Amino acid sequence: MAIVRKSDSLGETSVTPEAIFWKRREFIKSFTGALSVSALAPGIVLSDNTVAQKSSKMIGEELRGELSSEFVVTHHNNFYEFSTDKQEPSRKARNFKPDSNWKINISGEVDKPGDYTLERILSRVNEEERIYRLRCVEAWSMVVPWTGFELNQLISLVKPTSKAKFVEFKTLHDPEVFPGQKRGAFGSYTLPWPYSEGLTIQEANHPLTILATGVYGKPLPGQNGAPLRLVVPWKYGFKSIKSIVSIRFTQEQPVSTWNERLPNEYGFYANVNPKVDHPRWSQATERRITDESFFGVKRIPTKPFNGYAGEVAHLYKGLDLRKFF
Ligand SMILES: Nc1nc2c(c(=O)[nH]1)N[C@H]1C(S)=C(S)[C@@H](COP(=O)(O)O)O[C@H]1N2
Ligand SMILES: [Mo]
Repeated sequence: MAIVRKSDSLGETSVTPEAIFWKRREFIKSFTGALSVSALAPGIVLSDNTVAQKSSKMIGEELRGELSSEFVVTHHNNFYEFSTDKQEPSRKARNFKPDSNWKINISGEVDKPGDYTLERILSRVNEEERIYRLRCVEAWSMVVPWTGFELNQLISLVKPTSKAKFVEFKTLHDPEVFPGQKRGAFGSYTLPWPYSEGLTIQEANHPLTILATGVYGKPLPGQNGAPLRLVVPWKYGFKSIKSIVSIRFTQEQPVSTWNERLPNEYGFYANVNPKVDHPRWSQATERRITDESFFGVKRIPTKPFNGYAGEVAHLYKGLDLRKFF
């Protein structure tokens, strides 16, 4: 379980076993009164603030009854670096097991650029569980219990300058790790590697935007984007870029892979929108995948902003969502 605790020695971190993580969650859930940090399981670092804030209600708790099974979340994936098939990434990612020495390069319009190990980042942020809907642009969806932290926590650590208007993310580019990046892997169809994505700085700072390190209380499996992937629940799944090695703060709107490849089909914003159809299919409904039967599933109406309109619609006030799809 990728919940990091600080030990007494400077900068040293270790990972809390899964059982302690769940105990902590139970504990936080049942917490009502005042509490000192020392009352938590040994080594768990949460500020009093965090405890108070998270004790009220876990974000996404109301979706618990709709959770997709752990098996489908980890065996029905889109990860073209491994394969364009949905089931193959789970097999091909078996040997992809990055550890906490994974480096993320932070660059661009930022006061504290550099190579940050994941370990270093995790020692400075608060991880929590969040249950989110995940809506793929292909019109299937799941409900996923992520472990992660708000991207805004990392942003405030690295201190973007006032010129930072966008954030660009890139996936690891290494054909030895990702067979899909080998020349000719897709025949004549190619994607411009590395996979890239971008958000406005407002979207990146929104409290629903997280960097996920785990799913179902376990470290992210390779196929889900180990060891660190973006999750932006109100946008189509392709925005939620996996296995991130670079985060760059920019003045200009960054290139995003699917927008670059097929600009008429995939926009930069990619907000889930039942009223704006994909040129080749309707976005009004979605196939909700809950268990191994994969396609023997319910078709349900798609919600504006994937059900998060109350939290995020204000970000797009005055924007023509048909034009900026
Ligand atoms: N690097 C990278 N990130 C990616 C993709 C990909 O092919 N490569 N696929 C995207 C798409 S289309 C979706 S729907 C989600 C799927 O995430 P999941 O496999 O964890 O459900 O990952 C997104 N992130
Ligand atoms: Mo997707």
